[in-house]
Amino acid sequence: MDFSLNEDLQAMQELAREFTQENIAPYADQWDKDHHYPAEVVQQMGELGFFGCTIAEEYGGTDTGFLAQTLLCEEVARGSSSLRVAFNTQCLGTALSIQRHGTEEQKKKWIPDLIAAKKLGCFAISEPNAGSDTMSMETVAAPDGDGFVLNGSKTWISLATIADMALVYAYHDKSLGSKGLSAFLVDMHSDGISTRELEKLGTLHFPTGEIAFEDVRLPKEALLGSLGGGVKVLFSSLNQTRISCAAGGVGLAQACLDAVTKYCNERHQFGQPIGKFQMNQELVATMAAELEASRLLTYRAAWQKDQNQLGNVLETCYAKFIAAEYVVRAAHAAMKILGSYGYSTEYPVARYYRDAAVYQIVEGTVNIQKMIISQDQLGYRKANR
Ligand code: GRA
Repeated sequence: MDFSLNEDLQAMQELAREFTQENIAPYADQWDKDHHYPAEVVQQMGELGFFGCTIAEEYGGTDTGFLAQTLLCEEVARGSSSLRVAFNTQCLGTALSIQRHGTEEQKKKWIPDLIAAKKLGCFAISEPNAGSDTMSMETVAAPDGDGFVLNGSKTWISLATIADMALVYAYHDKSLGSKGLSAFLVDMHSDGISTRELEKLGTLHFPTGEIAFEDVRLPKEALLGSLGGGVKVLFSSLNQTRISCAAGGVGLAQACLDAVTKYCNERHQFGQPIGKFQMNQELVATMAAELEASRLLTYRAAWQKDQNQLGNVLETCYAKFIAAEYVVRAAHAAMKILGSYGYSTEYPVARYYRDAAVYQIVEGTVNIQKMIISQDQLGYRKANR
């Protein structure tokens, strides 16, 4: 067992840390207040290769791997949990799925622009009546001539309102059950597509929206993978994007711990720094230990993927579940320690508190992660590991 990061990984981590400290963290509260998506910063991240770690060099990536991607994601989330989502929209939920399941033509058409953030991506799974119960989705891509006609609606889609492309999951034939689900690469500028931005509690500088598809014509080249192969694309994609969630939880919990460490030493009450009080120490110790546990689970799941264990559903769920639970506790503890300075929107802890909540919801709720873990433990899970 080797828990150390090699020099290349350390250098990438350092680059992301410096970039975040300089270009993201100082502005994130204002972006939140203005609900401003900082396009130019996402563009810079693309230019620096932040989104291309899992992508082969021939498609513009750096091929540095999942652990590298996870480290970058964590560092960005430490400055802005909102911008963490870009790792999924530009790569893990889009470009990487195209690399794994697409034709050469699809790879060349989409991947380089997505990871360079020249084109914005999104992936469309959830629907008004299909959240945790993915397979109950109602969107249909009916075969028509030599293409498909797409009808339906998707919701809670990150970047929906400004994306250039979407990876859309839809039934081409619902009567076939899971074999009737397919994946499609959809040009978001096509006729028949409309979007609407949604209001939410946190992640305020990364827009989320609904998409309506009304008789959208798709060429046959839009099909990603085989007809009826949508389940494979979808669940392998979730097994990639859940890593970014776990890393986001780790980065955000680290930001909470950073804020608490500083404040405990600066703030004096009753004649001493408030870090000297045992009740605060208990909170700090729990935060630090829980952060380390989530980080190790997350790095392990990412490392496994770099060892070609791409189907590590269980270990990815452990990481996502624990990181989501612990980041919420970390944000709550930070709020308790900072008191009114935490509650004030003048300081980042209020943003951390708002942003933490989503980790228990996105990419499969905490209950879904627990369901997968318990099904595995009890021998009830259908899909092979
Ligand atoms: O055997 P079969 O042919 O019937 O196929 C089944 C199964 O073998 C079918 O899917 C197959 N399957 C898999 N195949 C390959 C299931 N898991 C895998 C896998 N890992 N690899 C249906 O399976 P099932 O077990 O019968 O499904 P189910 O009982 O209907 O539900 C399964 C489950 C609950 C795990 C699933 O529905 C699920 O994961 N739900 C959660 C959905 C989710 O995570 N949504 C996230 C939406 S995206 C999002 O949040 C974007 C946020 C952006 C951001 O911030 O990053």
